[in-house]
Amino acid sequence: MASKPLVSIIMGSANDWEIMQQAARQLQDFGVAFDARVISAHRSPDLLFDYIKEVTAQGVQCFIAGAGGAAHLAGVIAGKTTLPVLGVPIPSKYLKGMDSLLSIVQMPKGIPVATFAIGEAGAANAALCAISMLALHDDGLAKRLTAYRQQQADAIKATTLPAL
Ligand code: RP5
Repeated sequence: MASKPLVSIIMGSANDWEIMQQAARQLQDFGVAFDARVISAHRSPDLLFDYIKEVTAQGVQCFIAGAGGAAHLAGVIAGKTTLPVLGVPIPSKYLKGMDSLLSIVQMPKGIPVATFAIGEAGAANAALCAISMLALHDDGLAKRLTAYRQQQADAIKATTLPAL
């Protein structure tokens, strides 16, 4: 993406992209510049620390971290930055993402990670939350977010149930 990223999306494995692309698409739809990378907290910790430093210097405003299993990625990022960290639990093979959810949500007091739903909804909502934060200082983005919410309200209002 040409303009400097405001949001950094990090995932522990390329296998997480199927889920995490929902976050990327949501940001793209709102015209928010982002960077998306595969960086593992345990397979490439040095790269992770260097990358956090690099994108923070470029002006990134928050991190979205998706990981599965012993999903410590979001917590490790939160330990290296005071920027908001939004964690997305990736569905895992054996425990269906419950392991990822508990790993991300159970941060000890002092180093917060905002944790979202397991899977696609969590990835999209993490992006929408990032958009809400950016919209605090961006009127155009705030208007687009309000319009997006209105579309959902209109869709509900127009919904009819099939006859019995
Ligand atoms: C985590 O381990 C990744 O976030 C991924 O969800 C999980 C499994 O990784 P792969 O073995 O599929 O690369 O680090």
